[in-house]
Amino acid sequence: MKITVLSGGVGGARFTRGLLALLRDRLPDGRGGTTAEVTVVANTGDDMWLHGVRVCPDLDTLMYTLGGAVHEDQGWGRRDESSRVSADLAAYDVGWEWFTLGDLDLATHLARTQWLHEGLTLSEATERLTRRWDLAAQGVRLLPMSDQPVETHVVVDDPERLIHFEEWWVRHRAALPARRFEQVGLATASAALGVLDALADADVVVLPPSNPVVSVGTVLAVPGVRAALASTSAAVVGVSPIVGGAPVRGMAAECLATIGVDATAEAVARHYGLRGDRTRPADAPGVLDAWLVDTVDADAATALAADGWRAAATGTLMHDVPETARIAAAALALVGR
Ligand code: FO1
Repeated sequence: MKITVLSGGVGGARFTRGLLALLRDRLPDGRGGTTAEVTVVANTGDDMWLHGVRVCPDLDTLMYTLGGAVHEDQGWGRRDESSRVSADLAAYDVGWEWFTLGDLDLATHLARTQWLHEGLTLSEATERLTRRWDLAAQGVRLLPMSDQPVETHVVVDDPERLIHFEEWWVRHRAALPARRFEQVGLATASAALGVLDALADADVVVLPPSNPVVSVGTVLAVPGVRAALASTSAAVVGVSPIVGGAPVRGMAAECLATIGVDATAEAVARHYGLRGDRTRPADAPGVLDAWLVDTVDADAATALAADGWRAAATGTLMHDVPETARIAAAALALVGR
């Protein structure tokens, strides 16, 4: 069975970890893994150059989470981390004092940067990094959405200026009203090798509960991705990142407000769009067949079902891996898998 997941950081990483637990149980390979093939296409819009190294927050959150090395409470970064280098950089007044690069995390960025300088693509550097974390043995292939650099920037006021998404997200906690998002480099970026095939050849494509604007939304905006989703023979199912009118974590509500979409489970589904919906503009075809919402949003499932969606409500809070495996099973069941 081939499953492709379009993911941002924490929410998508936790969902994918649960999905893999489900697949190991349902489709065991006899060696503790699964015969299923999972391709995770990661958002790279949060990426940045910092201290001369390339930082890829969502790729790293996925790699650490699936590799069992993530700082569980934070959801990003390494467990047992220290920040001696970051503290000493601050002594030189170098870097962003509100953004801490951990010492172990730095090893990832140094290895990636060395390989990029040697001429490897981001995809190739990512494949090398994931070898250490045994992702292939788990049946997982981690791909950046593009090998060309894309950076999400935010237009803010007083004075009007462009700041990197991470500054808006980490320094300002999205409290600065964002006029709009500028995804620098996106228009000329092409999907990384394997991404479009992973959408065309999948049995199921999942849009996990990552940020629908700056994470999944960015992946969908890579030229060719939306069209590939609209035409794939795979079943496409999404899990709402909004529960009861608010994101479970992060600041998706502020991001949705910036693009004029209500922070509700129903509005996000309609923003992604139903596949085959002829009322949608040709350049933004619907990408979903089905939408899974939390039990508190059961009315959203009813409203969507009345419009031809396959929709259902279940508990969607990813408390632990077994619970997340159950949520993943509910998502697959919604599309008959
Ligand atoms: N998030 C924070 O809130 N504070 C940090 O200092 C921080 C550092 C950091 C370093 C590397 C990295 O890959 C991620 C980091 N993050 C930090 C998380 C990051 O903002 C998020 O992972 C995503 O960019 C948003 O989903």
